[in-house]
Amino acid sequence: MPADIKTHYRACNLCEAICGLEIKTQGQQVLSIKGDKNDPLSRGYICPKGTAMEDIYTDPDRLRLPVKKQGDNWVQISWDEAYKTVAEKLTAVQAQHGQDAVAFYAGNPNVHNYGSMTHASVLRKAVQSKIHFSATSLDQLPHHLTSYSLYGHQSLIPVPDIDHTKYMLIIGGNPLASNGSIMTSPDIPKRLKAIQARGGRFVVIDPRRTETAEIADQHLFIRPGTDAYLLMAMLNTLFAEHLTTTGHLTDLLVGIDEVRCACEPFTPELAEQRTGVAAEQISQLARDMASTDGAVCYGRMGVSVQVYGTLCQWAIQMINILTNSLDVRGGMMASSPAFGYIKPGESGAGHFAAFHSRVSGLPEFAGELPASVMAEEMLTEGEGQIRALVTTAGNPVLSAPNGIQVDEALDGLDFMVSIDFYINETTQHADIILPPTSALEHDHYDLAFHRLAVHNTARFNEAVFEPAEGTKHDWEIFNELGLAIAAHKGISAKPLPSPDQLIDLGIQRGPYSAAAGHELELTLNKVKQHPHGLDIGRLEPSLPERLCTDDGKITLMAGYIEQDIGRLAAAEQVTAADEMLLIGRRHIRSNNSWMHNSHRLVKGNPRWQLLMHPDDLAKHDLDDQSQVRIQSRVGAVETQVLASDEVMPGVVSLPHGWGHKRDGVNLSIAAEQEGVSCNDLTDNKLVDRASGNSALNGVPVKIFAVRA
Ligand SMILES: Nc1nc2c(c(=O)[nH]1)N[C@H]1C(S)=C(S)[C@@H](COP(=O)(O)OP(=O)(O)OC[C@H]3O[C@@H](n4cnc5c(=O)[nH]c(N)nc54)[C@H](O)[C@@H]3O)O[C@H]1N2
Ligand SMILES: Nc1nc2c(c(=O)[nH]1)N[C@H]1C(S)=C(S)[C@@H](COP(=O)(O)OP(=O)(O)OC[C@H]3O[C@@H](n4cnc5c(=O)[nH]c(N)nc54)[C@H](O)[C@@H]3O)O[C@H]1N2
Ligand code: SF4
Ligand SMILES: [Mo]
Repeated sequence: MPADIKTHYRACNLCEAICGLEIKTQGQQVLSIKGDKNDPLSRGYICPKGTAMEDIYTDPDRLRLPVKKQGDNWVQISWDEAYKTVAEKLTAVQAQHGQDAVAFYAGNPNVHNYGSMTHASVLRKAVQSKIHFSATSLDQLPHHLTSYSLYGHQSLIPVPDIDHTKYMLIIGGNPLASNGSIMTSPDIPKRLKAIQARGGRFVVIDPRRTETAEIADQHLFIRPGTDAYLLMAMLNTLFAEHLTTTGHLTDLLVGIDEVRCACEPFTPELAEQRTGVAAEQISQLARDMASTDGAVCYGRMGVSVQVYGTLCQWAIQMINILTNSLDVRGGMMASSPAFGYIKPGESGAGHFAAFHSRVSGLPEFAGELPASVMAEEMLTEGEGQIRALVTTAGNPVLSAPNGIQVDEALDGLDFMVSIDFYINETTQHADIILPPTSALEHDHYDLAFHRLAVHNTARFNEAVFEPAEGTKHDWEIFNELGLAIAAHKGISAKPLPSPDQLIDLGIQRGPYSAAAGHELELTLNKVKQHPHGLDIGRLEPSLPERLCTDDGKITLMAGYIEQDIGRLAAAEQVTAADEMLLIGRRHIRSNNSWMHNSHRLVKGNPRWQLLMHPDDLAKHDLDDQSQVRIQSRVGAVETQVLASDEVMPGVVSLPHGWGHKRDGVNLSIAAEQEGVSCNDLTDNKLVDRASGNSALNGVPVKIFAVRA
């Protein structure tokens, strides 16, 4: 091997699987990216996006230095000028319209970037607005709210013990495409097959016969948005057939009788009518959960991001609790990370409904309002109207419901600044863009996803490349912009030390530290000695010790759940005869809205089309591969339809994150791709009423032929 060829180890931070990568470089060039066989969590697994880390690094469209908008052009400016302008403009908006006239939108990659996690607070403190939005409320908010009310902390979220389970019920998740979510579980194909190899089974409930469903022992089609009936009917069966067992949690549980009463009306027969799943099969799912030692019920996007998202997540917890599947081997357990270990007294537990949004009155959670109300808060005039926006690593024009309205709202702002390295559908509305370094140019420790991992590890990796000259990391931008704004306002502010120092402090206070009396006496330096990742062991039961509730108990029922159960009981099947229900779709070579500028990922068969069952095509007098118009309450788009019996009749599937062919977007490869934005159809008024989370799945639409 020539002397200048170097081998680096780095965890991939594109998705929740946090796979270890082995990266060979020569000078500034990537020679190869492979899975790191010695990573104790990912064990050599890699997906096609991992190799595309190179494309982000080399992408000529990626911004390296700040730019400001001048007419229709972008001109490069210095960091100092950029910070100064942002400080002046945001302060001026606040002076004229009040503190809360400036809002924040934080996108998904923030949680994959430890410097953003640790340092965003410096900027937020300087801006002093209470109006925050994020991708959380397009995604996993129901999980946080459920953990907050049952276990006392929004981040004490139990995950499937997939490596030991004997029966896994997957509802509304497609880990073969997503690589697992709220379940950091790299190498998912092998982990699922291992369930079968040890004599276990896994079952998928999904309106589409997904990649995961294909390899499952059983797949049941379900009508989108109706899962709450199925889950409540499973609980009904558990009580009716006296199958509940609660093991070591028995003395902690408050209100089992209330749960029993609440699910009484939801018989398997009612659930069959609503869901399309046979009553007997629903009862059998409950029996299988109850009779298997080490069973787990797990639900993701399909059941979180729909109208009963919170009720579904609550019912899933109930099923696990009442079949003795919570906090047991093979069931659901909380991870025990080296950093960010949740135990009583830990900060950030959350709060709910401390205030409500101005226009629609939706509740805050943990200081954030639902993203679905962001545009209306900008467009609706009056006291408290949002006039300026800071986006960090987010693309709400493509990712939030009613994207056309978001687009219009951003266009009307007095000022917008984006911390992002692409000029895309959202950031094109900014006045100034502050680009951070790309992933391979900064060090990395995964803050969010070790906390949700199915096996406990810790991994720190140095940057692969020196950052390009004059560039800044996300955390440096947060520090410096925060300070510039504070200085302009004349308030005091302190920069935070680099993220690795903060992580070290956290690890030294964590469960594997000398302070905790642990034999590992873990520090960041010790973690660094294991560039492939340090194995700290399998998941272990940890309740009641880690329960964060005030009374140390698990109170099963909550007011907002009771209300939602009432809503479910009263709901009628409302879809009109000519309506179909729209669901999303993820693909292993795509990542939300922002990885379509990589040729290696977008090449091959296009994957942005609408899928529709052949029977529905015939009913609509449509041909396979013809052009169709999809119409929802909020908008219409035209795209190509593909015949597919993967989707059940009555359902159509369109992936989100496409629709880059528009003026102002500076993504040369992405902008060549066909496809429309699914969120030009999703409805900002369709929300999970309990939490305010968006309902991006199960959106009523009508389909029409487009005649040439
Ligand atoms: N219809 C429908 N809509 C959905 C979903 C769905 O299933 N269906 N899924 C929802 C879900 S789960 C999510 S998480 C959201 C995602 O929603 P968003 O987070 O709003 O959107 P992303 O597409 O992830 O856009 C990420 C942005 O971050 C930038 N970026 C990437 N890395 C970095 C970095 O290191 N630093 C900075 N500063 N910027 C970076 C990219 O350039 C891009 O602009 O979409 C939601 N929208
Ligand atoms: N390749 C790739 N990986 C990703 C991402 C990506 O964009 N691409 N995004 C990442 C992000 S941000 C997230 S949050 C995770 C998401 O991870 P997952 O939740 O595993 O991913 P999805 O593919 O959205 O799975 C949702 C499933 O729910 C089904 N579904 C839709 N509506 C319903 C319903 O009403 N009921 C039921 N039971 N099922 C329904 C859909 O058909 C789909 O199969 O993936 C992450 N990983
Ligand atoms: S599954 Fe792919 S995108 Fe996700 S962490 Fe692993 S290599 Fe990266
Ligand atoms: Mo997500």
